[in-house]
Amino acid sequence: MEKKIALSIAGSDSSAGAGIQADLKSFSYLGVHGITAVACITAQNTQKVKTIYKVPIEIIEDQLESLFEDFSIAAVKTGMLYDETIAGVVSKKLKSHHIKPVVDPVMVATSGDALTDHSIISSVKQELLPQALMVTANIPEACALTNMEIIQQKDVEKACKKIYKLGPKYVLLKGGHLQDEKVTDILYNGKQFYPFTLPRIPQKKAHGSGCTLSALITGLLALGESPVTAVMKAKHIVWGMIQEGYSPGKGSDVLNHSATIQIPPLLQSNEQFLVWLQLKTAIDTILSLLPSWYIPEVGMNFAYALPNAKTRNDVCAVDGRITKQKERLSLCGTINFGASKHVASIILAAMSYDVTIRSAINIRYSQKTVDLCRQIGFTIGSFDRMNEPPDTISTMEWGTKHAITLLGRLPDVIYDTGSVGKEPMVRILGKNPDEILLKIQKLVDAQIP
Ligand code: PXL
Repeated sequence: MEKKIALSIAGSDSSAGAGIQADLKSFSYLGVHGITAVACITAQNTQKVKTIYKVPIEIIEDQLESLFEDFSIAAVKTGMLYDETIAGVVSKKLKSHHIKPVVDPVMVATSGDALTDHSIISSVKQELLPQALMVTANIPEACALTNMEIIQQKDVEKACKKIYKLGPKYVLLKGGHLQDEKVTDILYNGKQFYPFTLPRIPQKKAHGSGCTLSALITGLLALGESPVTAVMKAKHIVWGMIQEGYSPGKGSDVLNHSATIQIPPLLQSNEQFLVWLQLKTAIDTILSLLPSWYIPEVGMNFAYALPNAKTRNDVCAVDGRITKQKERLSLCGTINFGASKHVASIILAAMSYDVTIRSAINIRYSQKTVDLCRQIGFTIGSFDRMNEPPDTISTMEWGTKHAITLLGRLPDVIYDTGSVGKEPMVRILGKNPDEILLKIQKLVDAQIP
């Protein structure tokens, strides 16, 4: 097996949320082999940085020489280099090997602790950035590099141009520190601005997000992605990692670098993103809310359509199924547009009567469940597969429309009792995933004697 190789020249974070440790986890997430040259060692936990030790210059040089002698390195990033001496030596070594790194100009930790001696700024500007492929700066770092205040969007563009003049081929200016509801990062290549906007994840101070983003960009470049695509993909992955972050100590959250996190699908419109996010949040809830008894033999799917959805590709669902594993619910697969055939057909059929009914879920059939639904006051429709015309293309489309026609309106629940080789099924319909959750909650509550 061959793996691409990415090098991180950065600081060690003993809490393993940021620094070299985050870089290695990010490379690993992408299936890239990460190698490292440790430039400094921090003693820190999730609450504060206690001490910073500089690694002696000769040892940094030795690490780099050892690596350059042996590996064919596809991409390099620099992180915390601490002072001008280290930044200067690293710049020289990279230059002598004609390497254009991704530079994360680390200056301050998420905790607010300084991670540099101030001398580093001029060294980064004069030695590292002139040979960088990309610099990934947050607002305070961009202010330090440009000596300007960055308060509004027009300042961001001005700062990008100023930093670009220092020499990097690409400037990524991260907007997280501006107090907007959405976070926009801007990538600038000297000609064009590429904005990348994602919703802000509320109340999360995610330690290591800067390191992880620049490491993912580096890893994706190692895999052969263009800088623009690498930034776009890295942004989505980091967003998922922050969203599913956790708190390993008493202080800040860290990112979840696990391979099983759900990341938003690429190239989506804002509307697609919101549909994906609402569905993902509801699926997280249903995994803990629903007793495993409700999972059908064939598994469960939960879907949510874009407004005015026309085809399956406009419907977001689980690419795979929600299944039962040892009496616990488990999400097998990713959440994506175009992922469902059955539940998407039900929604599209329902939307042809009422465009506001955009979400559905299938649960296990039992007469008791149907009775409970009736007791709760849900409207109930049903179809019998025996009545399905032989030339039917989609049973779900036909069944849904048939049930609606028989009832004379759109019900909360549509069931069928199956046939040979076809599992009976109950489907719950609603305007959105939250409405479906409310209906499921009523059903679960009604079950308790
Ligand atoms: O997130 C910036 C950063 C980079 N490198 C190291 C760190 C931190 C933040 O704490 O500790 C080693």
